This record gives sequence, structure tokens and C-alpha cells, in this order.
Amino acid sequence: MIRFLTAGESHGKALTTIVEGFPSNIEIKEEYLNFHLKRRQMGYGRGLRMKIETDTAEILSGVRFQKTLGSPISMLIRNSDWENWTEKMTSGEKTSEVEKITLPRPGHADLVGVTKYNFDDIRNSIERSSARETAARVAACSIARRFLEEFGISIGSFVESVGGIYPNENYLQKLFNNELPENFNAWDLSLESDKSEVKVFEKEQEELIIEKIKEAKKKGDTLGGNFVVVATGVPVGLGSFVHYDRKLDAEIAHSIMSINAVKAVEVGTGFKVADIFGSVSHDEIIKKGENITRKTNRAGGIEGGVSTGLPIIVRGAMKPIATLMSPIESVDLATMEQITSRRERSDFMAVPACAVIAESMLAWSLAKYFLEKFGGDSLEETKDNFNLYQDKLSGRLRKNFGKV
Ligand code: EPS
Repeated sequence: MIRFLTAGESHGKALTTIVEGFPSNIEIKEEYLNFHLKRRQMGYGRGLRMKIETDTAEILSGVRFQKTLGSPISMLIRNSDWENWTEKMTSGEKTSEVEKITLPRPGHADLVGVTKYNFDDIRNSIERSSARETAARVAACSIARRFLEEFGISIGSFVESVGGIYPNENYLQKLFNNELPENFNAWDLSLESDKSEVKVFEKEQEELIIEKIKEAKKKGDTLGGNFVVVATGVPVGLGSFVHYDRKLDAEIAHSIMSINAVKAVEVGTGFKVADIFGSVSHDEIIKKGENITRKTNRAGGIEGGVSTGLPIIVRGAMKPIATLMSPIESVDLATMEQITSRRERSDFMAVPACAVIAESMLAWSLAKYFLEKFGGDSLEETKDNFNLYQDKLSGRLRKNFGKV
């Protein structure tokens, strides 16, 4: 079983992560991790912090000559901003008077944080609840992504909407209709959408979104949006229906929902299924040559908690950033006065970053179930197990059912 932990405060010295459970001999280059870390920092509407930071992961252990050793992989991402926070965030003795934050921001973890952890300064909650932590996740999950690539599993994403601005063409519907080129590779989605400042496909939509972000900025307001993350090349049979905690869709929903500011997750057509007939909801099973496949992929590549072999399609909704420059009402905990909430530097819109984090978390969930199924202490052993399974798969179905 693979696992990872992250540690680090937003304005602390650094973020760290330990990744454990991957087989040996997977090629890992720091440049690969840094490529995805850079993608997490992109997008129109990010705040000043992203200009200060150039996130890079330093591998401290678990990799030798660019190959995993099978031992825990630890990584360090330094916070460049730390030098401006040394006194305010020191783990040592307090050497100067630090102003306490007492006005909680609605929508952030400020109020629940001080209530739960018994703090007298909201700064203590802000630091760890900040989405800065997701940089460590991207580093950790990039190990999973690299591993999956060895098996032809590819992951990509795009932003579907920001502030209610949707594209003219419904790309999601194209995915559900299974209208994809024969060798469609999910990474192509990111290759294309990463060209846009807001990670969308259409120029007109991009312009409208940028206009809306400018409007939000002017008003001191923020925006959220929807993103879509897709995986291709996932073999049939990851996950299981036999127990609630072995369902692949439940695992993925947990991963995506755990991303800061995500408030909803859909697999396949998601909420829409509640409104339509079964006959137009399910994916009809058809013959293609000698093989069995599906007419559509409305289930988003998962049936009964098990991967079907078709692309995994996940959609998530990110709420608007909680820190508003033009604040909304809150209560100052020091005076118990009802006033408008405090300003704190932040992003205005970060849905493209959220999509990259979702790619990372999806990679983690898939790698977890993949390794659970195929195991192996070395990449070669995992490949042998995987290849054997793939080779026998259609033969077994035929044998069991005679003529299928
Ligand atoms: C973030 C770093 C943070 C925020 C943002 C995400 O840095 P700072 O607090 O110094 O500006 O910009 O976090 C939030 C939006 C949030 O609400 O916590 C990052 O590295 O992604």
C-alpha cells in the first residue's frame, strides 16, 4: 500500500513530503517534479505569492541515479517567502511582538481552526489550512504519475468554467459520448489547455473569463469554477464492488474532495443522472470487431466501483477564493464587534491550479489501486504481473462464456 504525508506551513521554512510504497527502478527526475510544480503555479488571477515562489522539489532520499530504490522518498520544497516571515513564524522563542489576527475570514478555516485547536491567533490556523500545502501534494503525486506512465496511463485536465462562463462546445459531452480519436491520450487535454492563461480550449471563453477576473479584482472579489480531470489507459478491474472502502469512485471522490476549496465532485455524468431515464443514462455494451466495448462513457470509466477500461472522467467544483480584498461581514474575536473581515494577500482565481492538483490526486488514487492489484517490489515485477493479466484478460472471458 502506498502512502504519503505532507508537512509545512505556508510561510514556514519549507514544505516536505514523504512518499512510501513504490517499487524500485522507476525513473524519477527532479525536472519532472518541477515541471508539474510549475504548472500548479500558473494561471491568470494568481496573487503576489506566486511571483515570489518558484517551487522546486529537492529529492532528499529514496532515489539514486534517477531511479527509485523502493525506500521512502522524501522531498523538500523551500518557501522563498520564509525570509520575510522568520520572526513571525519561528519555531524558536518569540523575540518580538507579533500582531495577532483576530478577525476570521468567512469561507476559510479561520474560525473553525481557532475554535478546534484552542488558539488565540488565527495565524496558527491560516498557515496549515492554506492551499500552499498542495505544492507538496503535487510533488508526492508526481511520483505516482510517473509510475503510471510506465503502464501507458495518462492524466490530463482542463478548466470547464470560471464564474459561470462556459465554452461554446461541450467537451465533457464529447468525452461522455466516447467521441474520441482511437489513440486519445488524456495528457493531450493538458497540453492544449495549458496554452491558455485560464486553462480553457476556446479563445473567446478565455477572453470572457479574463474580463470577469479583472472585474472581480476591481471589486476586491474572487471567483471559482469547474474543472475536468481525465485518465486514459486505465486497465479494467481497478477497485472492487465487494466492500465500501474498495470502490475506485469512492477513493477518487475522496482524493478530489480533499483539495482545498473543492465543494463538489462528479464521476461521469454525475448529478445529471438523477434527472433522466435509465435508457439514456447507462452505457450500452456493444461488439467492436471481436471485442466488447461501450457505445458511450457516461459512467466516467467506473461501474460498480471498478474501472471499465474506458477513460476515467471526473469533474470538480472549486468555490471562490475565501480571502476577499473587499471584505464581507465577520466578528472580531478580540472585541466581539461585528465588522467586515480583514484583508490578506491572496489569489483572485485559482481553478487552473486546482485542475493540476486534481490531476495529481487522481494519479495517486489510481496508483494506489493499481499497486494493490498488481503489487511488485521492482518496476519489472509489477510490469510482469500487469502484462500477464492483460494478456490473459480477453482469453479468460471467452473461455468462461464459451463464444463471447
Ligand atoms: C498558495 C499560497 C498562498 C496563497 C494561496 C495559495 O500564499 P500567501 O498566503 O502567502 O499568499 O496565495 O492560498 C490561498 C488561496 C488560501 O486561501 O489559502 C499556493 O502556493 O498555492
